[in-house]
Amino acid sequence: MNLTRESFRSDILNHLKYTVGKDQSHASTYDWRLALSFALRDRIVEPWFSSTKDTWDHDHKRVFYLSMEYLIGRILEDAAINLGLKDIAAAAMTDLGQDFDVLVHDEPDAALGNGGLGRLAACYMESMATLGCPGYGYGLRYEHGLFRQRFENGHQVETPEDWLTQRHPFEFERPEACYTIGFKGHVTERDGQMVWEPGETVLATAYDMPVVGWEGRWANTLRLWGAKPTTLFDLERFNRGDYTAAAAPETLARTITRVLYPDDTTFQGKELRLKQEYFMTSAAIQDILRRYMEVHDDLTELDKHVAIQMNDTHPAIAAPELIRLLVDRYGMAFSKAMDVAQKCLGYTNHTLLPEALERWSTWLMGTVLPRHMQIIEMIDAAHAMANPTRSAGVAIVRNNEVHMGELAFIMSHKVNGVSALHSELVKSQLFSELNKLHPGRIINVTNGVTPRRWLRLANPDLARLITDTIGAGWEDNLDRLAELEPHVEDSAFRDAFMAVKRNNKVETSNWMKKTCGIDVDPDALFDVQVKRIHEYKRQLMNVFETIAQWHEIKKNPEGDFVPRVKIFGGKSAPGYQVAKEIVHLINDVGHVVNTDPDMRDRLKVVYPANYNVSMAEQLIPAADLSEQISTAGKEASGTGNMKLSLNGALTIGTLDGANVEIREQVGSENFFLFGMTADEVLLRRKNVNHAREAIESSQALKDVLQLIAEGRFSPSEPDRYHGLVDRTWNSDYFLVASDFADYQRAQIEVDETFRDKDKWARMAAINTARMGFFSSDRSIRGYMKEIWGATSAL
Ligand code: F58
Repeated sequence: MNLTRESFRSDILNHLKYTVGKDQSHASTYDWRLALSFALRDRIVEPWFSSTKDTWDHDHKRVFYLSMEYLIGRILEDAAINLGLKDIAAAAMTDLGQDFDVLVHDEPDAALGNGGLGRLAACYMESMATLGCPGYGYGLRYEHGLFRQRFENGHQVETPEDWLTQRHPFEFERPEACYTIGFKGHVTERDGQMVWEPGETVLATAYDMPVVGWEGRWANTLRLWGAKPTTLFDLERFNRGDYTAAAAPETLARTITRVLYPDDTTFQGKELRLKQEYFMTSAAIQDILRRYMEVHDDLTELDKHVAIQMNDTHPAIAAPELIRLLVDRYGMAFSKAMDVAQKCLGYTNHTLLPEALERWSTWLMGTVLPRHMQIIEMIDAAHAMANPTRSAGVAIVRNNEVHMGELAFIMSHKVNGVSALHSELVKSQLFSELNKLHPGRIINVTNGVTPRRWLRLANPDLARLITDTIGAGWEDNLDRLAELEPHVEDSAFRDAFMAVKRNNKVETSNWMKKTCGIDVDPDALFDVQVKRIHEYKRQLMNVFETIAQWHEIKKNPEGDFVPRVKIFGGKSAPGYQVAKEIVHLINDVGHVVNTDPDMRDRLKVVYPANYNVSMAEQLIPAADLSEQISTAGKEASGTGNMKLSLNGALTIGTLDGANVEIREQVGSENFFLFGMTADEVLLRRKNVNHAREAIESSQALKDVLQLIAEGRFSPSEPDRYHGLVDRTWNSDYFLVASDFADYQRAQIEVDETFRDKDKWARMAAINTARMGFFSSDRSIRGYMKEIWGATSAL
């Protein structure tokens, strides 16, 4: 890319003047950031156009990734790095009297997702672009992404997030790409054809974001749909002064893309959520068919050119929608349409939690999408007919509900889990009968993370050390990290590795002081648990251990303890009371611990509010210890576990999700394992007294529960946690008590290892060196080969 600091500087100035409309003397940080973003965007347009042209010219098979969530984070720096322009951009800004880092941090996170599932979609988009996999992401352009979290007296308080109140410099509005989406109404038969006359319609219009891969070799499109009213506002009513009624179509449209649903605890059928899912999916399928028909005419060949991936069941209505369009619009026979759809579709499952699996009442589905309800029943009947041995338990429609998991499974040619263990459990537990009927359909593609964002961008010093040690080019060939391994024997390398870690810890200590007002010792062990707050992720067990440690220090104030900073980050779903109580407890314990003079620097609790992608980029490079402590069998994969280990944190974890494979890769001697296996968990629950027995046999845990029950962390309201303590004694479904003693044992091992600085340094460096497998490039290659039948255009 022939670009100099001088020419880039003049690009920025041009944008400041002509696109932002500001002169230099009046420009704010925001104005400068926009000007810089536009100048960078210009550089993406070239690879973007050439990629699009290449795809058309060669008629490459295209992959369409359908997801209700994309947890993108900030875009500016990521784009600059992938274009190889970060240094030039920073220098140009310096010339202009601006600090590049300040501009980078001025950008709000695009938080169009809840957690791992949404972040995975963002990593996968980036890897598809890096690998030159011709692809499109489809999603929704939520006006408000995930809520912003604040703490008030330790309680989580949610406020709307408003990333779109500012200009979004990386999107292109495409008013010409526009589709009508129908809801409700009725279906009639005309000349043997079924005709759906919707009762409500909304327009989907496209907003495109280019996604540029490593070194700008390829760029794909993330197309987010916004909603517009189909009828302009009612002028007649407006003139009569009936302003509210006049604006009704607009209100209806706006509600559809207003908010991201933040509920990942239990499935709750909500009409608006179903409408959102259908809105996104129908717009995507119509767009896919429009593209196809521009150059092809035989829709029976669709699967040769098109692969559609459903990110969980949220877009599973894609199957009946595609069939509907093939049959009702293009006149294909139903059975052929079903066959074509199934060859195009793939389904990724991200959860085994039965309460999180989507089900819609047949009444709601029949009301909102009457034609789709008919088609779903036809799919179900066709599947039953083709599989006469199938039991009623795997019907899509049963107990007056439409089961989206079964629909997605039956209508996909491949179903994948997200880690080796999870995929086995999908086979043996979730879809055991369907797996027997369709052997080979369930496969595994272990998740991955993009090393461009999660190492190069988030941890620039470590990235530099790696490049200095093994040479350039590991960013898109992460297996090369293995070349670090011989250097781990070299004490100079280990020192350099740990110096990077220490710098990151110093920097993060300063950040914590600024954001939370807490002083921490950068030489303490930074113990990090960052993820959504959920019972199965067992932040509660971590808090219990924190209390036990506090208690130990209280009992022996002169003892020799390894100093620790317990760092938590994460949001609870707004309606998930039990998780909110855990948030409150973390804050309450933090308050007591951090103000206790006996602790000195030996224990601190830091819980910065509003964990998001940018905060992850701050915390992960500074972590010594990664907490991956879910009840075995519950965490489908985890991806934070990968980011932390890649950045040289050691894992304390259970044999759950991708932890199993991380441990295989880094070696059992470089991983702090504890806890029951998934099989042992099932057995343990059969003992109705599991919690009570575990508590009775651990004095430490008994003390912890006693301290909480006495109100030691909630003196103004001593009975605040009686419910929590009671549930731990008497139900404890996620087996916090049963795993506690072994967790404590592993934590002691962590402390002992941390005392031996050299041993720790070796283990940390080996973690980084052996994490190459977890690049999302490897995952995407797996999808391309095993599911999509797609090849790289590069
Ligand atoms: C996550 N799921 C899994 N769901 O929990 C995690 O183990 C896995 O690594 C990750 O997917 C990627 O495969 C997840 O994040 C959600 O946030 C949903 C949002 C919408 C409602 C249902 C859950």
